[in-house]
Formats: sequence, C-alpha cells, structure tokens
Amino acid sequence: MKTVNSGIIEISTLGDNRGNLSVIESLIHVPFEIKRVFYIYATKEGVRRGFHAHHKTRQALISVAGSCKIHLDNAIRKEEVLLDSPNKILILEPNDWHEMYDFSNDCVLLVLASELYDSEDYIRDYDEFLKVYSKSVQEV
Ligand code: T46
Repeated sequence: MKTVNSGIIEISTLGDNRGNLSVIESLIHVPFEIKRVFYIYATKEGVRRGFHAHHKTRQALISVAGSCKIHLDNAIRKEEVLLDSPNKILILEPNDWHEMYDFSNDCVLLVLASELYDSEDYIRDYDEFLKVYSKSVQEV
C-alpha cells in the first residue's frame, strides 16, 4: 500500500494465473474501523450526487468496476480525483465536501464507512459547511 497524494491510497493486487484479488482490512488498508458498506451502481448518465460533507463519518471510496470522478473541497482546497482502478482507494475525511460525477455505465462505487448511517451526520448546505469547517481550519 502506498500513499499517492493527500486522499488516494493504492493497494497492491494479489494476482496469479487465475486473475486478481485485492484486499481491504479495517485499520490496515483504511485508517478506520469499517462499520458500514454500501455501493452505488447503475447511475444514470449525467447524474451528479453527493453534495455534502459529514460531521463524523470517514469513508473510503473504491471504483471496483468502471470509473467516476470526485470533486473534493475541504474549505481551503478544491480538487478533482479520478477513480478508475479497483486498486485506488480515496479516503474522505468528514470535512471533505464531495460530489461524484462522470460515472461510466459499468461503474460500481464501493464505499466503506467508519460509522453507521445517521442522517444527522450530513452537512448538506454548502454555507453551513463553510461555517463549520472554515472556522475549525482557522483554529488549527
Ligand atoms: C457519501 C457518498 C459517497 C441509507 O438509508 N443508508 C445509508 O447507509 C446510505 C449511504 C444512504 N441511505 C439512504 C439515504 C437516501 O435516502 O439512501 C438514499 C441515498 O443516499 P444519498 O442521497 O445520501 O446518496 P449520495 O450518493 O448523495 O451519498 C452517498 C452517502 O450517503 C454519503 O455518505 O458520502 O455516497
């Protein structure tokens, strides 16, 4: 496993003549205990989803098939990330406002989360996001 940039981790492929196998273990390949798994697939053309940050939840995103792009904004820096390999894991911290887009027809976006689902953990208003996280960044 190696860190490519701030949010992307690359995991190694355990391949042999039968094909490939990749493994993600809690607290080893992702820096948190995995409490929830969900996946997004059959996304319609042109759809953009996400549009939120979190209070507590940390997540790991893996495009296990196909590809998609992620717009990230941590209240200081904006970045676009392409997930186009099952060996790339994008770690999202709670303060990463994120939007997912440009899904290929075959994209299966697997998400590992550090918390159980709680709608109260979402910050869906961008101005509120800036209030919460611009402030905490200045205080660091
Ligand atoms: C995130 C990005 C990457 C549940 O009931 N339980 C769950 O665990 C999840 C993830 C969703 N839901 C319900 C809530 C909504 O009624 O499923 C519906 C769709 O969820 P949402 O509109 O939040 O989907 P996205 O793609 O905007 O965001 C999801 C995750 O919710 C979010 O945590 O970071 O994927």
